[in-house]
Amino acid sequence: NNHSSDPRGALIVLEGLDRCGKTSQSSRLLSYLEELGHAVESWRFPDRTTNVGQMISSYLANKSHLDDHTIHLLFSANRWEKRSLMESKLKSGTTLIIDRYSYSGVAFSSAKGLDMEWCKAPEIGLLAPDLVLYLDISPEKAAERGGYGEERYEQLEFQEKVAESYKTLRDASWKNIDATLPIEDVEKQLRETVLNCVETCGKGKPLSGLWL
Ligand code: NYM
Repeated sequence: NNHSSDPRGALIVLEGLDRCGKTSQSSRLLSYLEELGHAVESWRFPDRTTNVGQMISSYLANKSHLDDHTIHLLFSANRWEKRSLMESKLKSGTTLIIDRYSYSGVAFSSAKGLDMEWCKAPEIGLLAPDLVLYLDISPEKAAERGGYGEERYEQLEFQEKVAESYKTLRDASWKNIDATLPIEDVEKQLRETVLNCVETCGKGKPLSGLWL
């Protein structure tokens, strides 16, 4: 029932443009929570280790070409194949720090011109994050950070469109963090917010589904 809920781990998602610093922050968060004695794992999407993930990886490396709708559905399938494991981890008390999730799925695909509602549809029923940490950086500043790699999407013009799409996706679980601050300052802000969230979920907060 909705009145009382068992203690559980928190579902925490990091989002942002390419080169916003998500990956280093998620590993810092992982060690921080581990040191405090919390059960915690860090995950990332796309999860390139599965069969679907390998198709995605080859697409991102420009080694294969897929229709925009098709790759969108593969990214979504890649989350669905982890959904039940995700739920059991959370219910057993493990907090998950996830580098990219459905918000990336919708932001990147809709930046190509796909309809946003269409993009959201296959995400319906995936677990809703308790907290979305958006590492906010302008596309120009992100591009200055050692430049982009060779992967698809890593171009200034496209990242500008992604940033616009992200703006329309903000919801109640969303928190903007200024990602242009020094790495330690970003980390400090993330720590406070994350700890709060872990505590709330530890007291029992019902799991819900996307999109709210
Ligand atoms: N990406 C990631 C999507 O287009 N849709 C998704 O659902 C997800 C999870 O993949 N440029 C894009 C964003 C990135 C790229 O992610 C690979 P990463 O974090 O660089 O491995």
